[in-house]
Amino acid sequence: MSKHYPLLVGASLAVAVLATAGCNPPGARAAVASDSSAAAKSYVPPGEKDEFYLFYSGGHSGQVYVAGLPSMRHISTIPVFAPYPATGYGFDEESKQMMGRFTWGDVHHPGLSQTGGKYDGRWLFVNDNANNRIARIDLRDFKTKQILGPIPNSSGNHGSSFVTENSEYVLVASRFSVPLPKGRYADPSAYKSEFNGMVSGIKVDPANGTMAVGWQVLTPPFNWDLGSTGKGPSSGWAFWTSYNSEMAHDTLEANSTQGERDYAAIVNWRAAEQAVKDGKATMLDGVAVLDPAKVAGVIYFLPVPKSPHGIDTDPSGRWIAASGKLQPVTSVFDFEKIQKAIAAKAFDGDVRGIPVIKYEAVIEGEIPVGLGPLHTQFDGKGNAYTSLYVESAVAKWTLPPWNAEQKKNLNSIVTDKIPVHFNIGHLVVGGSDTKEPYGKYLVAMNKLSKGRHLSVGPSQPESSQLIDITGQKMAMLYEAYTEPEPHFAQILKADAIAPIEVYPKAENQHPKAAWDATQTGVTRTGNKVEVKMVAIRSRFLPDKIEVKAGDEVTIHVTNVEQTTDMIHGLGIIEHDMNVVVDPGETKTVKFVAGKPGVYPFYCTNFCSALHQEMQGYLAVKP
Ligand code: K7E
Ligand code: CUA
Repeated sequence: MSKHYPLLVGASLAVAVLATAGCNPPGARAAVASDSSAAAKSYVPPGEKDEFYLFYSGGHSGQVYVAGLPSMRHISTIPVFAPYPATGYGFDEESKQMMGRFTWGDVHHPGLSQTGGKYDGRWLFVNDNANNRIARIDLRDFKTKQILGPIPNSSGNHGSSFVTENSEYVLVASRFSVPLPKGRYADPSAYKSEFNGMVSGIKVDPANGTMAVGWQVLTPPFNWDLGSTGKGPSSGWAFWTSYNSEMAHDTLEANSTQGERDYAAIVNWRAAEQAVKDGKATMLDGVAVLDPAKVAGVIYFLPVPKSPHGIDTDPSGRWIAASGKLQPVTSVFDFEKIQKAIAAKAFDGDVRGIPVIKYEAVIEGEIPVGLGPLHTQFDGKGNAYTSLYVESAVAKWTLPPWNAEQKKNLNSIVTDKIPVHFNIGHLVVGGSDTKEPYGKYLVAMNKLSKGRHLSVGPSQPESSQLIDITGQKMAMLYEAYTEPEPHFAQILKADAIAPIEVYPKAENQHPKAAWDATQTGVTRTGNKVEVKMVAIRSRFLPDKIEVKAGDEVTIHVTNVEQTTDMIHGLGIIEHDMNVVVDPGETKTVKFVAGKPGVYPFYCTNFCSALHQEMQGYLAVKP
């Protein structure tokens, strides 16, 4: 969601938007458990550790942030799509190559790898909405290991990153539609006939996590939005909402909000995989693409009210909750009914050969959650939590099956509501997308924080709020300010992983690694100078490098330490160069020696009492 209030909504909603401003004046403190009990519940004393990791997206900062729960303390930043001098990311050759020709990305939805429908603690996948990419972070060392993309035939990788039960795939869908293959020109006024969207299966190598584009399913030019993968009865399926089923190409604010319902996509990814194996795909820009008009059984549409944003599968895999941001209800669908409807062909016609499942045949109930519902999370105890953007609140409600009385009065299944500050987008409950959620905490990721913190001028941070969901009533525990802009997050039990603290020397495969003075050196071939360098407390070997102006200089620097937290950096004065090397790691930097002169280089990471002395000279001769 953008930060803007929807301007063109139904009259009642518009009134509500105005009214809610009064309900939550800046500084409102409703529903805080009590200051001292809330403080105790989120307090992690100095020296003690948190119970959970919180991995949250850094939006257009291009990074992923790591905090602890319940303290909400920021622990680390994992650079992914943008350079980050603090860890030297984007300066060395390896990370530069991975980032390709881009210097930023728009991180939206982190997804943890799973085995058997539970987090396995191996990888974290994140998408880049801006440059159609997806990245894999290894949780062994919290480093970005692969960036895949731009994904062919797909524009705006927003409906991403949804990991299947055994990490067979990360499933992604395009937010924007473009003429295909990419690079072809068509006027946007020919949107309906010339533009297409795409659902993609990104195949994950189970041995090492390496991603590759597996196959794609062509769709009409709807704007695919959030999704989720199935489990249990819905195993092998995936779901996305869309907006703009009107297929408008301009003034979407008005033109894409005409219809009472948009479509969710119900995708049988196992059937798609099989159809590709059976040779039913056509190659387009190097990818096997299925045209659902020709290949039946791969994708269905389901009407969802109105301009939906999120769709979430509950831990049992039977209930699918989708929210229309312009209608104050969350629709709950029964996947068993969806299967029956497909078998019985209970369709309301089709859109471009894609059958439209009858809404009435599969809807279990429309829950009156409140205004501007977006995303839903589950605690594994039969409760669902839906974020209400317009209302600035989280609604708690009871999943089906419902008794006759509850069915008659769906108001009664909304059991609690808590205000958040302000305009919540995503929310996360630990393990909500697995078969066994942790429950316990909910983190609300709010789009606006106006007036909640010391003023820092016009550029305001976002606020993320920690809510206790162990009781009948939700209780506000804590609020933290986070860099723009957390869209979604994942929570992982701290003991589910055991990250390494140094790179074992035996593992270092870098061909130019140097471990002692005898392995270091400077070699010249023509105008190319190659340096093998050791960094150790508290010196560089060699600490004098002589080159000529215009030489192409390559430095391979090995941090030979095998001690936790003994990190060295190599910053070169006036060369826009800083590389940071972890214990046991070798990194390569390349640059052209500048104007003649003597350029000091120094260690940028405070490593010892003699850190300041850890320096040398790059002497550039005329
Ligand atoms: Cu998942 Cu912000 Cu990309 Cu909703 S989006 S709020
Ligand atoms: Cu090495 Cu400071």
